[in-house]
Amino acid sequence: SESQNWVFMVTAQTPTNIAVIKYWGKRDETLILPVNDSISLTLDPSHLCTTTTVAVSSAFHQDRMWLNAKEISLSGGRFQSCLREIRARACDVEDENKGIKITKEDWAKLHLHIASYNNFPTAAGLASSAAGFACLAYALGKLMDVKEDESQLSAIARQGSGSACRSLFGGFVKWIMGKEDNGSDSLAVQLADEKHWDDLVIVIAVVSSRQKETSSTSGMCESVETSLLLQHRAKFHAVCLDTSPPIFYMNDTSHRIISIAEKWNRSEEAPQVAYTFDAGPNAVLIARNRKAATSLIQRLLYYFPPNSDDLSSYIIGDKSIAK
Ligand code: 2P0
Repeated sequence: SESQNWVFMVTAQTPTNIAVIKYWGKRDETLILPVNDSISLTLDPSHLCTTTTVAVSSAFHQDRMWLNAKEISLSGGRFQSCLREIRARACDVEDENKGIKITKEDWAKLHLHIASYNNFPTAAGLASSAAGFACLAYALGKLMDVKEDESQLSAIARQGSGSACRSLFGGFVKWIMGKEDNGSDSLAVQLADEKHWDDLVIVIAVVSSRQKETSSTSGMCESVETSLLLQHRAKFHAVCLDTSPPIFYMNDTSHRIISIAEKWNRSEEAPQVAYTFDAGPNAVLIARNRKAATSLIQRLLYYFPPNSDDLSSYIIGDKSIAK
């Protein structure tokens, strides 16, 4: 019959986020429940975002996924958790033009094809899993007409990758660690939207786009097991160095960038730039306004001229919204 050939699809785009209060360490590895609250900025999607298309058809015989045009396995527990949680909330979807109705019960049997694309290096400490799982949860939620709000969707994205829950919102976002053992209250909320502090500019100095040696997942697990500082919520990179064996995410170029920022801030009446580093050597610099951002870039170009071996590129962004 005609209805054999139909396909429904939804495409979504989600930016990555950069934490200013870091998530590091889990109290539950499967549900991905953190040992502390974290706060982040969601970036604008022009440089660091994931675009994901999810499609459903009766002609598909298994769930399949492609990341950057290469097929990847969906058998991992994190993908399965996200798919299971969204399917459990699926609603009836009807397309009158095509004469097709997919009921709640159908969603449990139908298979999905998922194509995802990152416009930045995957797993280089630029939070690709954050944008990726946020986009997956959001796109699947739209496809299956899931009625849950962004915070409830964030608790599903969290089960794909912790930091993903913060990418469901734009602007300034808090991931509340929650108290429940089942993770129901471990979700993201928006603290202020992207219009708040409008002239703030984010500059990412890409020191290396190589794949990192210690993944965040295994790094934080080792910190929970071995770091004494973690219990005191000490600074994130101090915890990494206090982990046994120590995890060196920053390098000499990272340290030089800190010195440049510190020296400049101390020479002004008010600090001009904040800096933060995630699980890699790349510096995320947050300039207080556009004038400071211009001056920051001039300074960086002076110390790291174009084609310098130490720094490969700059990404200049803004805060922005998911969707
Ligand atoms: C953060 N990071 O708050 C911290 C700071 C990296 C350094 O969240 O195991 O990929 O998938 O939950 O989310 C990166 O860790 O780890 C991260 P999983 P994730 O942004």
